[in-house]
Amino acid sequence: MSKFSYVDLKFKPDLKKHIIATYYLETNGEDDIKTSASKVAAESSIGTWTDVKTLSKATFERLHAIVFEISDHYPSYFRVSKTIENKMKKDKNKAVIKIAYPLDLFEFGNIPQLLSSVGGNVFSMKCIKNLRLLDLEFPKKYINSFQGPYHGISGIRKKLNIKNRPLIGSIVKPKVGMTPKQYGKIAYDVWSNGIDIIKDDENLTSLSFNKFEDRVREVMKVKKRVEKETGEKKMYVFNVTAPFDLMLKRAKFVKKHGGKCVMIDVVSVGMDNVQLLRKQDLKLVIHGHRAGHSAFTRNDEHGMTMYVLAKLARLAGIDQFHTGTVVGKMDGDEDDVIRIDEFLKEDWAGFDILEENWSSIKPTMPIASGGLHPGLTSKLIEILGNNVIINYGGGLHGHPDGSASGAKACRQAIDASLKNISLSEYAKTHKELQKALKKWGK
Ligand code: CAP
Ligand code: MG
Repeated sequence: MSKFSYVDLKFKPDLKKHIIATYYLETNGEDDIKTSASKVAAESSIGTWTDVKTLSKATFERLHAIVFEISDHYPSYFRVSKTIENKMKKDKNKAVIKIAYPLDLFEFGNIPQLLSSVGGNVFSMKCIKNLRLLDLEFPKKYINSFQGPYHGISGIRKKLNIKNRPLIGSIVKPKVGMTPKQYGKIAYDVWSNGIDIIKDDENLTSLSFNKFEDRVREVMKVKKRVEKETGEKKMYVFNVTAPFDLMLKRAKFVKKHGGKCVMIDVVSVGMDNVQLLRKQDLKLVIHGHRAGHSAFTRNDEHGMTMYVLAKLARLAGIDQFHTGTVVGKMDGDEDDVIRIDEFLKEDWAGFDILEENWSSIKPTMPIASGGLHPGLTSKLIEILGNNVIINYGGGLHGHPDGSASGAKACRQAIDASLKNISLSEYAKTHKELQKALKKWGK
């Protein structure tokens, strides 16, 4: 037992001076919750498993993390299933705790260091059975040390010249397997029929049958042609996920060929690489794909929330970020997705407020993707609103008459939803939508 306690339930944290972490904690049953919480605060700040002569009282006072709240319910802005909350209320080994970390514990502008502290060793400790990082709140000074998105929502909208409606995207399918020429052909069909953005899939980088540079050349040629023919602005999202030297080389290649956007699989490459690419000041829109996040976000009792990951992505400089659809194929509770999207879209610019203040960081545009088809469009917009990118992959290229008709059907579904006309009504006069609804329902 340490002579120092890291718990002080009378302590009042100060969001100007502390990073505040909220965790769900379940002890292994040997320690009581207070002792476990103290151990988590110690391990994630300055302590270790035993007292050490090298830790002076003065250093302890200045730098130790403080558990200032232990409660039997989640913060009101976190919806969890009643079963989990009831289980927690009945079980003395489970609690939601809040820890205040003095700002001096952190290097400004360094997400990996933050994660090594509040998201590091604590997950491995034998004294806990489960630990889930629910939220991180940052002082303004700390937030200001990050660049955030270069373009943000308004910048993306400006590039595409679209003011209020959802942006419509498509992921080329199959995920991989086609040649750059085939990508060019698909891009033409899809862009020409009402889609704004086309993107690579998360596992397409530079493969033997589809070299990155060849794809860029081919697609950019087509983009020029379509923009001329339609008078509309278009965007292609090139996946640059790779070791950083290659990522940078490819992003520069995109820029040189007139591209506006690159995609990074943020979990695969890590937020440090996102920060590094953002720092290059290439002025490209950075699209964040989150493949792999569920390895640590999906378990309700362990890991960390998508909400925390979204906060980190926005700090690091992601302009547009995958957050879920509620109605599609991927796991994602409605309240969770809404909370994440609301956070990403929130623009504090010009406001000096007392709570967490992100006024120096531009908003990030949420992306709804995964299992979407025209029939889900009205419901999706009803839940997530207009300030979102709606991505159709299989639900566009799987149209019975091919990608061009699929694109038309998706655009018709968006138009109907925005006009408040039911999809089945609109389908009576729009045959592409009619066929899509027949195949996938509504
Ligand atoms: C969607 C997608 C996206 C997922 C990612 C896929 O294709 O391309 O990667 O949406 O999920 O490969 O599944 P479909 P999330 O439209 O064909 O489903 O946005 O939830 O991170
Ligand atoms: Mg994909």
